[in-house]
Amino acid sequence: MGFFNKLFGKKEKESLDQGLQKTKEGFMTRITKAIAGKGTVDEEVLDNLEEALVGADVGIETTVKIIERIEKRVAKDKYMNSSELNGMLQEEIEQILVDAPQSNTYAFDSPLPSKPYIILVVGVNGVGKTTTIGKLAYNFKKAGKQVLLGAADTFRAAAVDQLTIWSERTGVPIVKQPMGSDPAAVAFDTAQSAVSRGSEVVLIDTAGRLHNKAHLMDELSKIKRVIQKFIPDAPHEVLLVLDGSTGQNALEQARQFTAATDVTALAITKLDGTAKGGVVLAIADQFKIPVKFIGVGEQMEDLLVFDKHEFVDSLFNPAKPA
Ligand SMILES: Nc1nc2c(ncn2[C@@H]2O[C@H](COP(=O)(O)OP(=O)(O)OP(=O)(O)O)[C@@H](O)[C@H]2O)c(=O)[nH]1
Ligand SMILES: [Mg+2]
Repeated sequence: MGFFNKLFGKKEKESLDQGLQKTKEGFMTRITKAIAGKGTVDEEVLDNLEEALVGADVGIETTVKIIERIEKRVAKDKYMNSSELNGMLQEEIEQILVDAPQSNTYAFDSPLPSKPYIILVVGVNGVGKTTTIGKLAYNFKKAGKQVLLGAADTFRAAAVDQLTIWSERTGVPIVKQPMGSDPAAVAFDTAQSAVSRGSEVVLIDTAGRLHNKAHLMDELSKIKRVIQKFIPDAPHEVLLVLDGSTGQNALEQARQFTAATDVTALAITKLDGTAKGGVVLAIADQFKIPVKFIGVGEQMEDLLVFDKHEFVDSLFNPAKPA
């Protein structure tokens, strides 16, 4: 795959390298320690490698898969130096991601399959839903699309204000009602407004914190049902936002949410400033739902389309000189 493909220019690659720095340091330190000075891939090396991957938040299931693949490959040739083993590890990790039944292409300026294209953004509180919406609005607008925001998180006092700030920052209109209003009513208004304005992309924010999990899931179902009264095939995307800095906890949230509601895409945030970014590999491998975006900072430019090849490349290789 080309280094400067359509989704991934030099700027994006730098941003990814920068954002993954801590993860990469932790990851490579563990891997290097596990295989340093070994000329043979024996049980001990494989055990060390397994421990290193689990320690780097890759998750047991995905780690076992990686180790099995390496075992198979070294069955023929046990003798290799650390750099060969390192290269093999990179290849196998990338292959596992590529094998996962997912698409990894998503350009903000590609034509969308329907108009309006409604994206419902869900996730537990504090994971970065509202921020991700702001970043998506910025990117879609920059790509020339008509964007509309819907403030269906009416549960928390500051939630509507926070989305309003993003609306101002990105110059994208917002549909809102006072705090405490029915979120489904806001979603309905938003869908209606999108049709009358001719919006192309609609980003609907939802509450992450409710009285309990069942209530949260009920509310999401209600929002969906109400939008469908107006646009039968909506929402076209249910984007689950996960906080990557929580490591295995993000994996657990993905499990719970995907079991309870129809999630169609994942965004993993806060990969900057954490060493737990290995969890992206686990999530991308273990769910049938594609990871589409990753967040590498708090600014609107800090959202990247998830590109498997570039992700693994940034994890293993030193940043390329400018
Ligand atoms: N470093 C970093 N911070 C992020 C990223 N994404 C979001 N944040 C920060 O995480 C905090 C929570 O983000 P929000 O967007 O408010 O999260 P939310 O899911 O909408 O939260 P609730 O509305 O309370 O459910 C904010 O301080 C954001 O700036 C990211 O990719 N990197
Ligand atoms: Mg929010």
